[in-house]
Amino acid sequence: MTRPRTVFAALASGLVAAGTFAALTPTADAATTLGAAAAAQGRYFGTAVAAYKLSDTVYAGILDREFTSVTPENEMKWDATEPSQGTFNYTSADTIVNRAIANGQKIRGHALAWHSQQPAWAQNLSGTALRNAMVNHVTQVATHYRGKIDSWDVVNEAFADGSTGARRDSNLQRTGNDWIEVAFRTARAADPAAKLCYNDYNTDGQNAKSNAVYALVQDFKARGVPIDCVGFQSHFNAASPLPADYQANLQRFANLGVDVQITELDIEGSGTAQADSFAAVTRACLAVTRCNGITVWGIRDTDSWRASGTPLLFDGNGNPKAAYTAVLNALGGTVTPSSPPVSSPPVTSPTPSTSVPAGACSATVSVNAWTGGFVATVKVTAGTAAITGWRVAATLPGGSAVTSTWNATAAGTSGTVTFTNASYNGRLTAGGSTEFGFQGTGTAPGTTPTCTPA
Ligand code: 9MR
Repeated sequence: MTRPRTVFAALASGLVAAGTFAALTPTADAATTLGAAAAAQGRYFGTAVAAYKLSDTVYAGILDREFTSVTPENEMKWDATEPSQGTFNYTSADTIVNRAIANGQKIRGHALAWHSQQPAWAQNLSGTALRNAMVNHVTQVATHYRGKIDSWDVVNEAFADGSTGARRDSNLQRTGNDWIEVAFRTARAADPAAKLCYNDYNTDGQNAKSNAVYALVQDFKARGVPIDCVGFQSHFNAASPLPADYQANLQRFANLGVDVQITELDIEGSGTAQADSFAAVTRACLAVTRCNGITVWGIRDTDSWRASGTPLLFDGNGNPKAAYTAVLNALGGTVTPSSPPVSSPPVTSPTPSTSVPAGACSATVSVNAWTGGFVATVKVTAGTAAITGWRVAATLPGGSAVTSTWNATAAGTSGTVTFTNASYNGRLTAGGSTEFGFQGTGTAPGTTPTCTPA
């Protein structure tokens, strides 16, 4: 996803006379977000998203700033989408999907057929009744989202752990060994454009389980059963660390003629060790031509299903961790724009001439800074269409904080702060603009802010 951005000026430590403004220039520097850096490498960078968190402005601000793909964490699962047989509920999943489309983010569908998170009625079925219910479920859900999904996890976690290489026992498996290929053929018929993936965990290195998945893909390819990709969940911790042959394992699957995707990445730990593992995963994906992208399984540590392991890229306050910087750098991006956006004495740059697409908005910033504090004035401009509201997300350097805001409402005071329009300045005509401002202690944001129509 590309979105016009303007660089937030971070002023040098020198004293600047009040009333003067440093301006901000759009640069062609290295990307400063995960999504932009991954895009420069021809890949997406995604996250699992929970619908109920989208009203959290810190969460939504990071989501829209950093990520170019989303995976509904639970909202597309069988229990969520077909709570009683034949009655489908897409409310929560649609919220995520429609929002992602509006923001130009790809969508990974997760998951059509899985032994877990089945509604009670399905858990109680077996044999032909269950098989038919599965086929209907795959058809209905894939048809509902036809044309909107980049990649579907058609079948999730169908192999057993351990050394047997056997299928996992489940009610679906007991309907017959062909249940997986039936699910894939059904999904292809319902949404021919989506990539169809098999997704699993503990398959990240070469082992009995990944060998079994490998054999399945080989067999599907040989017999013409539709399969386009394999998802490697990549949930790592001390007991199950990043395998040394991770890249080689991705590559051997790619060599079968399928894409590979890192679908649920999280790595328990902290500091340099955690950052190094995240960077290694990122490098592995970049080294495999058919690795389409990386999805982390949540945004902040506190959003994780394994929150106590602090396994993600942002801390509970939404501040980027060392692991974030490591991933961004591995993608070829930098946290701070490489050409200094600082000028002293300040100069005013021309308004960026980049055209802003319909439905979009952009933000330009002037900063007045002094030792220990700053005032930022933000001009919000609508694109070629009118908008009815806006949000601007800005990330402050560590130790800096927003102390007051005018003509907008701030969510949070440090880390990523999201500013939402006031009741009177949300509506902008096409090309129209408004200003808001905030004062803070420390130094002004040094990273790129984003404007999102709301
Ligand atoms: O993160 C998901 C968590 O909120 C759910 O409670 C859990 C229930 O099964 O599923 C988690 O997501 C799983 C994903 O769907 C499949 N791979 C393993 C993930 C972590 O358990």
